[in-house]
Amino acid sequence: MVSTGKKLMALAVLLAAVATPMIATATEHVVNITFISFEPNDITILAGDTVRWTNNSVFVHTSTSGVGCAANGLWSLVMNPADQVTHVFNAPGSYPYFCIPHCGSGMTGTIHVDTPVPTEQTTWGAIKALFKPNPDE
Ligand SMILES: [Cu+2]
Repeated sequence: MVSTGKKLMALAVLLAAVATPMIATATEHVVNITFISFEPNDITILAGDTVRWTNNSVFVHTSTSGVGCAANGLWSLVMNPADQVTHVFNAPGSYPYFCIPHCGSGMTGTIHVDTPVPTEQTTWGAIKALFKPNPDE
């Protein structure tokens, strides 16, 4: 049996969570590099997520932010064969990138970063569940 005091404490904790909307857990997204391409080369993630590039080819590649094969300085990561590199995207927006040695061959990609949706509905569902009739009481 759950006491009323414990229910009120749980409610207070959940209300605190509503006051500061909880953000969904960060996710890691994998972009594979095969031959001279990023696969997939266009992905959409949420702010706070990580992208992990994995070099499955026999060439050295880079993941370098920028457009038109011109680096813009946000990130540039070098991968030898079998290397993996990661970058965390905290700000929403669109981030074009390319591979320095193979940009002229079309080795480019884009990361779209969306704003996470607060989980108020989930939290509200948890609050309501506290007050459902409990057959154990
Ligand atoms: Cu490359």
